[in-house]
Amino acid sequence: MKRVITFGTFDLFHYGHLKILERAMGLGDELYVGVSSDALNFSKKGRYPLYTEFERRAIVDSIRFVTQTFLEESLELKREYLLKYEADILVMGNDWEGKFDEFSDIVEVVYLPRTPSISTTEIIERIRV
Ligand code: C2G
Repeated sequence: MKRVITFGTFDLFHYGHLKILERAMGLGDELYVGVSSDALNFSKKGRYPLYTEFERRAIVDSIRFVTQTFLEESLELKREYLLKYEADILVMGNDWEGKFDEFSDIVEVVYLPRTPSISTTEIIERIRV
């Protein structure tokens, strides 16, 4: 039984988000997803996501192959989350390539290629014009 874990904001949930969750699940038997909190986003990017943490989590929770979600409250707590949820594999998109290699002592760290030509930022810009 292999447990996969991944993290993300998943604001304006889109096809790229779906695909990374699907591919992450394909690497194991269970998928745990840390959804970043509104406060974490504010501290990281200086703005709040368009959807609240409650809404973003509810969407990810409703995906058939997601086993469980939890709130990611700080980037510094990654090791604690990996241990708490007994993860075997940490999956991130390759925009994070190399950033989580320090955890390879406790999990297998896998970076998957992002789905091209789609992002929350691009969607916001497309709607704006
Ligand atoms: N993603 C993807 N393809 C896209 C867009 C996003 O594969 N076209 C992936 C990202 O690489 C990431 C996941 O979808 O692995 C979630 O993306 P974001 O919501 O942008 O998450 P982010 O703000 O990077 O939060 O602890 C880390 C953070 O919580 C990650």
